[in-house]
Amino acid sequence: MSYGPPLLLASLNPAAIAAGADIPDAVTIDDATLSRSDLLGAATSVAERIARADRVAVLAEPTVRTVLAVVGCLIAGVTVVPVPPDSGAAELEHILRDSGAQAWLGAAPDGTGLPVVPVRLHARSWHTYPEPDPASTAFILYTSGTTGAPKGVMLSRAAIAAGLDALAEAWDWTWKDTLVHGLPLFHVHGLILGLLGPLRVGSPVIHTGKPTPEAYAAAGGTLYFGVPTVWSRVVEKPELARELGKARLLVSGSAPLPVPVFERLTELTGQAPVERYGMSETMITLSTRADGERRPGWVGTPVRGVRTRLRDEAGEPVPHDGESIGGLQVRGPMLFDGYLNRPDATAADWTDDGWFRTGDVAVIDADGRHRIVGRESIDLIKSGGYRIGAGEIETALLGHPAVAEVAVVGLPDDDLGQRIVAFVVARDGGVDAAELIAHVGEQVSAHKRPREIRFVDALPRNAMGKVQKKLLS
Ligand code: MLC
Ligand code: AMP
Repeated sequence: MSYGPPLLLASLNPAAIAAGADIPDAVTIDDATLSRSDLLGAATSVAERIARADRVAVLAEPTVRTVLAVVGCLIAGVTVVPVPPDSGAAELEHILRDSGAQAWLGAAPDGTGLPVVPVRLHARSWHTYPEPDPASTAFILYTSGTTGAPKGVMLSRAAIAAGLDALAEAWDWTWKDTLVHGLPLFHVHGLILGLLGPLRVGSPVIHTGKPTPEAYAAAGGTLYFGVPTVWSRVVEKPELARELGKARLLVSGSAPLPVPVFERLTELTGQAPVERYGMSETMITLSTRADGERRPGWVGTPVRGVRTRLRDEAGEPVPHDGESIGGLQVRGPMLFDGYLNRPDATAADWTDDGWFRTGDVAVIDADGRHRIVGRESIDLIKSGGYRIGAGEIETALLGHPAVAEVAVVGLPDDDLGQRIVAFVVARDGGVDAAELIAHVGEQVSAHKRPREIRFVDALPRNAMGKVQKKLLS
């Protein structure tokens, strides 16, 4: 039976649902469970309210309203700008101005100057919309660069569809799975993979609010997503970790999974985790396959449609011999369409022959398996799976009157991978560390706050006066 054109959210096909393809538990979040028909009816009602907008901002709390707002926009073909719910003033102002969002859809921060369009949980509409142009921008996701304010990554519907289909194939992900995760709904991992993935594949999803070991063990899913910090917290609780042995696949990504965590998780659950590698700009390009070898420290092979290569600093090829290290470049149908309003930054990321420079340093072996060795820039920090630009935090700190000089780095951390540490030269009179941390939290998202402030008399500089961050530890 054919139900019309392929839809991005294939499981929310109105004709199929009317013909009986409903399930009672399509999405569980925020202590509520929505059937496919509830979700379709309520989200279509959202679509009717915003269909004439181009772009709307969604405060991406893990709630039913957020799910309905996102799905409603995808039905109507309106671009979604997900906003971290704990964004500080400077970040919020930047995202709204840069994205040109015309309204808030659903929840909104206090005192906002934009109109607010409410999301009604109990409204229903059965209007049908034509599938929007696959080339249109579905999301503008804000992500950090090494310097300056976050950049808006434009992801098209076609890229998302290709990225999700490639993962479904690599992981044998079908409607028979139940996905469990508790990741934020404003990044590729939690939002695109963790919410749109299930709605495309047709598998129920349970969002646990926070990704705690307790909630993961209690959820009883078949497929679990987590950042390495989540898995390292899971293995700290062996009884709960063992519960996850009943699942089909435990997937780790967004940051390097430490080998000891990989090994302990394997020991406790009886199955090795599947590692995959991606970026906001590229979605997921590399992954271990469900039926493939799972090797600690390695992130697998290119998913369908992806090609990779290594280049040295001069742009010359680096051999794929399992040892030589080079800058990782990728191509594929799931890549973004550029940074909004930043043609300069977009151009800088692409080679003349059309490959995307990931900024990661990697090794590729003769069988096409990849190991991520690190990042090219010390100024991009990964903490708890969040990407944080040192420059953005330095700017926030320099805005405090007591800060004369500052250098922000990511130092190794057993729980978070890296933790944000700010080395500060204070002005006369000094300042309290807690006050500086709170000051950053007022400007940017809570997860970008330094965990630690270290006061120093001077920053190490080279003869040119440039701060030598490698000496800060
Ligand atoms: C945190 N806290 C602080 C602080 N930082 N307090 C003072 N100063 C600071 N600097 C507080 C928190 O607010 C919290 O308080 C408490 O300390 C515990 O914080 P935590 O240890 O950080 O735990 P938690 O908040 O639970 O965060 C850990 C985490 C989170 C793993 C849940 O980092 C997370 O959700 N990460 C996922 C990131 C992600 O999805 N990335 C994907 C990017 S897409 P309280 O009071 O609130 O308890 C991508 C592409 C790809 O990368 O490949 O996927
Ligand atoms: P983000 O833009 O938040 O998606 O962050 C992307 C970055 O996360 C990549 O450039 C990598 O540095 C890192 N990353 C994602 N997945 C992995 C992984 N499996 N192993 C190592 N690093 C990863």
